[in-house]
Amino acid sequence: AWKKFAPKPFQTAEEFEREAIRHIETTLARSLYNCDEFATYAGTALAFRDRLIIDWNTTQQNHTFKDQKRVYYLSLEFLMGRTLDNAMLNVGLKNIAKEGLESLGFRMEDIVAQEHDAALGNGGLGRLAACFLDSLASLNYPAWGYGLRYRYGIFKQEIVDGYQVEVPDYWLDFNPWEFARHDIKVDVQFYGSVRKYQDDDGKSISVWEGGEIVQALAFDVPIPGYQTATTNNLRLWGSKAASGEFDFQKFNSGDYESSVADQQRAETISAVLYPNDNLERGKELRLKQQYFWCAASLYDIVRRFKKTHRSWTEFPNQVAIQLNDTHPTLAIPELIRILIDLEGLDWDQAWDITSKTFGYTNHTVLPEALEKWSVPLMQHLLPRHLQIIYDINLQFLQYVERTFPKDRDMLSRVSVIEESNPKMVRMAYIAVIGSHKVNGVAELHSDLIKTTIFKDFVAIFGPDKFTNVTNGITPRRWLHQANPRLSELIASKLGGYDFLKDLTMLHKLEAYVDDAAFRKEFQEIKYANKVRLAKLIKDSTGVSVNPASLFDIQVKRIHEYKRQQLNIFGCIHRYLQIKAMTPAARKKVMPRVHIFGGKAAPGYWMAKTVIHLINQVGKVINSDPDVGDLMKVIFLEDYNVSKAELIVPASDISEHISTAGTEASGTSNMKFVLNGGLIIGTCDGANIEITREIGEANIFLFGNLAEDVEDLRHAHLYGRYQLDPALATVFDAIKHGTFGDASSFSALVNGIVDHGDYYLVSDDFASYCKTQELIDEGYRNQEEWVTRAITSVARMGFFSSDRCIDEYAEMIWNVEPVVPE
Ligand code: 26V
Repeated sequence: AWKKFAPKPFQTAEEFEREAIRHIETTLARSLYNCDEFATYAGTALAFRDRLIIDWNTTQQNHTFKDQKRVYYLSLEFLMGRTLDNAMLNVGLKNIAKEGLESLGFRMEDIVAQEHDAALGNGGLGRLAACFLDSLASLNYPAWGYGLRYRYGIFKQEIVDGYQVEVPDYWLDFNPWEFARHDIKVDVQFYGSVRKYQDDDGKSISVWEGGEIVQALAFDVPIPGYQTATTNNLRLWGSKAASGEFDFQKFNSGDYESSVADQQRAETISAVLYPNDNLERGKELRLKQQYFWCAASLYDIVRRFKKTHRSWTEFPNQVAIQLNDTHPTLAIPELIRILIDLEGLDWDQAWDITSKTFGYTNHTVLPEALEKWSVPLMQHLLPRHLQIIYDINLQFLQYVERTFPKDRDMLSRVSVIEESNPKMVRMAYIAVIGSHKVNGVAELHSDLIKTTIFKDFVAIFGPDKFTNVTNGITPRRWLHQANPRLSELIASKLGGYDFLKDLTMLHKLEAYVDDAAFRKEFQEIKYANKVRLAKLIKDSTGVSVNPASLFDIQVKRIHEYKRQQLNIFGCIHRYLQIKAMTPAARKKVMPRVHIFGGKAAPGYWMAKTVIHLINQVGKVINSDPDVGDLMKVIFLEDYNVSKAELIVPASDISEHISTAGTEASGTSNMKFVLNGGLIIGTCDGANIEITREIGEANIFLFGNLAEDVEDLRHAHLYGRYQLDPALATVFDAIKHGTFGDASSFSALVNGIVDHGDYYLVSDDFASYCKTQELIDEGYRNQEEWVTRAITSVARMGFFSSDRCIDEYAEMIWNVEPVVPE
């Protein structure tokens, strides 16, 4: 038992039923006579919500009273998935609810599945933010998340004739987990101009005037910790026209339509999540989203600080703000604007406070993802911020000039303003200059940013400003919720569920690696999880797959650097080999199900071509009688968090095969291994640290190293390039129309054959195929395979997001937990 602030509103299954029914009949005004699964979900959610609210209020009061330093995690994305199961786990009354639901005639899985995913994110970056919130609350850190309340999350993906079709994700029909704070509104200004004047003391004052005002409304989401009363807050901002309703002047003059149009224009700011990940497109609305959210969040943070503090020098001792990528970089000039223009501090004080407050996490080195905004756009939308950015740049460049007087090139390289046409503001540079710590998300990545994109800044600021915090995942969702049987098996050996709070305890499982009963149960669980996935595959694609086959899974955003094309070319290669075999040889093939899932950005044509190819290949192979169960190729549509919870526990092998040096970390690699799957991967991102933890014998690594990528690319461009012969054969099959109209795939093939093979698909192909054969061999020896899988699970403790958050707290934020008394 652990400390809870709230008295339990229900203790028994009967009391739970009473509470759920009360909500169904009163809050929802529904009759019990037509109480369907959805109403039952709603009643259950509301019953548990009551429980959370008390702990939430008490936590916030307690944090205000203790007045310790708080962390603010600014992220444009929080990929939360479903909440009910997590709420039940954290409140700790799930079994009672299960019993109650059964007596009402429902199964828990069906009720939990009624909930719509909260999909306010694209992929790894957004899901990391969600795991961090879970760990911050579970470790009792006083922390808030700040984000946008998108009306439409990441689009739903449908596959029609093998092509991706995007459908809007309107998710707010019924969302019991948010609370509109009608009393918390912030006016956010856009456009207008800056007037400068001298006050009586001759001090220069800037006033930002005119333009338009949009109102930010707060929506709060409780974030409960595991086995603790701490319930933190996630505040999401929604946009509304400043008048709150419509322009009465226009209305009274009969211009009703345009008064409503103003309203709608304001609401557009928080309407939709941008679905590009790792691709920056410089759209004005995206910049408006960023400023709207930064301005509202900073106003809120400053207001909270001012309630209890008078001296601004205290600000960095009370407030740590973490920038999740460069998306919230405008918070830096915004804080300076507040301190100088509104609070009357001078530049040096304002700069000192600001740079001590912020930390910046970089999540990518891909050049096309680095944010740049055109100076004319910034001048138009945020005239005062552009001035401040120029001031930051001036001070910074003067410092650089003093420190490196002989290096003229340095100044143009590190300038915040790129001297292009039009001029561009480099957001990552502002984030680096305005923060006291910059971190990458895995060791290799943190090293790479120091030698590539931020090399000059290491020379300027010294190496200590740059650090590494390797990503992690929450074991509550990614082990206990996704794989309850495995969690139970582990608990039975470790004497309870404490490992969910200290994942390093998993190492004790190594003592059971030779325990026959444990091994058998471990294998049975994997098989049952594969049966569960096979059912999802059957229901969503109509294809039957044999759960006894090796399940090979690659689920993540579709992107050239992640190389789903390498995987599907590998599938074609395997298919051609099977076709060429005698019936006797085919008997020796290890049956495999190749499972793909993931969304392509709507405008990313090459990624969409890859999805099309996977579906076309699946269509041919899955109905080829020569192949039968030896091979299936599946594309699962609409990959999201709740599907990941089903898919991840069912892998034998998962693929993490990015071109070395391109995937900053990856986090699904951690999820798969923690659930007893092995991985095939390149020496990239966190794969390297996973290897170090679990041992080289337990992972299938292949491919070129990051340090060789540049030379290989260079060689391609100068013609020293030989297409891999096996890959050439794959391309011939595609060109002959084996998988439908060859012209559909010509750009994909030509990118490799004629246009430099930027992602080194051909260079890594032989090594990839060879490693796949090793996997077939390895899987044949089930005893050895299980040993590897169990050993790996036992050694995954390092990858808990709890470890990761403790590192941030100590190395970057300097915050302490507030333990409920
Ligand atoms: C960039 C952009 C550019 C503008 C349009 C919208 C948008 C949305 C997201 C991003 C972020 C790209 C960076 C990113 O997602 N990085 C991923 O971060 C994961 C968590 O650290 C890490 O595991 C992945 O390797 C990394 O790709």
